[in-house]
Amino acid sequence: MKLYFSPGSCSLAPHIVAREASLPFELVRVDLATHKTADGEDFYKINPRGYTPALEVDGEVHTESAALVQYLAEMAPEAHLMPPRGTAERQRMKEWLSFISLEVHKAISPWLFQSTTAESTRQAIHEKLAIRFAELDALLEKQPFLTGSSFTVADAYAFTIVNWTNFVNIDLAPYPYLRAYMKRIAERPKVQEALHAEGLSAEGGKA
Ligand SMILES: N[C@@H](CCC(=O)N[C@@H](CS)C(=O)NCC(=O)O)C(=O)O
Repeated sequence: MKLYFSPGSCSLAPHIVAREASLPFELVRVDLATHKTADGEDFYKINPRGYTPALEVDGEVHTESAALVQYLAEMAPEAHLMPPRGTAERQRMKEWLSFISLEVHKAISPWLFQSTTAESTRQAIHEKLAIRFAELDALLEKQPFLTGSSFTVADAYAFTIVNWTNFVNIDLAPYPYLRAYMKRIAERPKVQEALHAEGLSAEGGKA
């Protein structure tokens, strides 16, 4: 199994899950500026959309962060990275995956990473993110993880995306519970392994 990744990008979510699940996998780095893999392959030939993460399993290539984290967790049910099927917690996990994807991931990326994004657009995104982060902060005041008392794939995804605040200069100080959550997730041994393997600092920022 091969995981195509770019350091600190959304591919960190399936990377964390693969490690939390103790699955064997090979990491293949992709340069998102040139869309070439570390060994010079044209990444568009692997994923025609050109973006990471992509996961190659038995010759099939799969994409989409929220779907990949669930696929990986299903490969290792003994790791309990998803609540049992048919429970309210399982449904919450799916809701959070969708929320992180549509309300946070795609609010930030690519807009806040592009120098050409208009200042008014940046301002609107910052205002929306403040509302989203305040909601997460209020939830995490009551419970340690998004779906309750256990770490799930939704936390791997949320950590990955909220970690971008390190790269786009958003201060998490107004959200103390979200900040404490980020620290708690970063300290997990498998998350540390993933951050290290991607060349990031122990806190998730640039090393
Ligand atoms: N819908 C995809 C989006 C993936 C995505 O936005 N990947 C970014 C990195 S976080 C990327 O590779 N951007 C470069 C590009 O689109 O060329 C997912 O949820 O996985």
